[in-house]
Amino acid sequence: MQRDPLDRDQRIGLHADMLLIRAFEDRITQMAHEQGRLPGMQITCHGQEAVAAGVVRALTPRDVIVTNHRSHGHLLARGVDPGALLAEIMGRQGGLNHGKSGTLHLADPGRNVLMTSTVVGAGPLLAMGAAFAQHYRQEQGVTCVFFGDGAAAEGSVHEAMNLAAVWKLPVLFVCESNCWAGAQAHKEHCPIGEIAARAASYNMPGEMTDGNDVEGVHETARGFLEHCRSGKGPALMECRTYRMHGHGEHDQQQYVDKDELASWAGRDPIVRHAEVLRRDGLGEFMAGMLERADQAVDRAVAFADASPFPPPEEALDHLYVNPILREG
Ligand SMILES: Cc1ncc(C[n+]2csc(CCOP(=O)(O)OP(=O)(O)O)c2C)c(N)n1
Ligand SMILES: [Mg+2]
Repeated sequence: MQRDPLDRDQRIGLHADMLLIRAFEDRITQMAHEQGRLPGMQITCHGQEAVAAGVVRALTPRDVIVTNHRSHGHLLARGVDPGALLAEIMGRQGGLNHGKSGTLHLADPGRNVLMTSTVVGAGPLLAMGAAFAQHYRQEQGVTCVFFGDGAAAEGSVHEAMNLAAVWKLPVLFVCESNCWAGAQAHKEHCPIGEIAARAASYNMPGEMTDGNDVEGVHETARGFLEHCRSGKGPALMECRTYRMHGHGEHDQQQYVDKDELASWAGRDPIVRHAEVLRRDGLGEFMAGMLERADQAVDRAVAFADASPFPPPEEALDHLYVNPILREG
């Protein structure tokens, strides 16, 4: 189907999202190395910003997102306030989930970000519930589930794809194929190389895209979302990209070939897109964008730092839905 080309504002918007994600996570990296500044493990999507921006900007507000441990980019592209996100990562009361989720269980029901599952491969199966509800209620929404190339080797992902195809559920499976699963290289756990090729075995459309080309990712996502929305069932989109940092900020990547890393650094999605925008005469619209992203992160840090930890008497609040109150 012929789609309208992206207009200037959409293209600049994609760029702004990537800049905000990078600025936010650069700060996470910095803070993660300051003693006692951030609790727990910090997992960033450095190098993968085009996937988050390109896919999430193609969704409508009623579409549901199920994300995984590498979720900051998905949430920021969805419009989550960076201050609320950082405060949550820091376990503060002003956080997105009142300081109860931390970085690994983020959710924003108001924006249809259903949940973060950090059980590798669980997200696609959990997305079946959301997609079945959309289908059953005859809503127009699609469920978009992000998972890694390592997760694709889990049996649960096979079950989810099979069920989604059999029931023709509106699911966009987005595999962020970032060449690593922890310290294990893609080729060590994926005999077929292209995960998208597996779509054929579920009789659903699938495609491998350049995950560092934000406009290409966006276009592919738009096409697949039209497919899912039109009642034809699920689709699988594999975005080939690279995890530029270690699995988490604690991981110094000693196992990564330095030439490989340098070669992917030369395909940085933000640098590439800036060149494309300049080439197309949109350079003037990029003025000040970097500074604005940094300022947004400065404000986020100030907000999160000023937010207190939740008081002990609230320890059990916000953890479960109260079915009685809900019915009321
Ligand atoms: C069922 C399960 N097994 C192992 C882990 C530990 N673990 C967390 S992330 C990860 C690697 C996942 O790789 P991939 O799916 O490619 O996602 P990426 O980290 O590359 O984004 C592993 C093994 C886990 N959280 N859950
Ligand atoms: Mg991976």
